[in-house]
Amino acid sequence: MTPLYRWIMAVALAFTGLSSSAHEYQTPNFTVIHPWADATPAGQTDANIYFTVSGQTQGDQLIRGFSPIAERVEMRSGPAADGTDLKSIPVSVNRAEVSAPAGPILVLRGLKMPLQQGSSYPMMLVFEKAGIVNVMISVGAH
Ligand SMILES: [Cu+2]
Repeated sequence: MTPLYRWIMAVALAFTGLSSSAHEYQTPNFTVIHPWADATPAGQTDANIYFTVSGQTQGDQLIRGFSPIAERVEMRSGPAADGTDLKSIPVSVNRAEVSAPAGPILVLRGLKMPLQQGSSYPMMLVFEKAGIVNVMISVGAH
């Protein structure tokens, strides 16, 4: 077990049990609501991440994502298999959904471990105006 993997598992376990209620992250311009994913079977290396926002005071855009549990985070126009790459995902004043099952969507590529039901995993979201928002991805609760 690598130190990184051990650290990730410690964080995941620390947040287990908190995932049943919606969790939120305040930014100056909006609130990020309940980032979540489905559990993944062993061997699956992609996972879609979903979240919404509320209280937008101005438009913004998601320009990058990072997570220690994946090789990279991609932005796609639709679900992993049939979307096309995006340079950013808009945060609109009038639309709560940012990354949604119908797209656009955030995709973890090169998962380093299966996402387990009831656990949470760290991810960093980078918005053009709101800056860096560290969130936990809640698995299975939505
Ligand atoms: Cu939540």
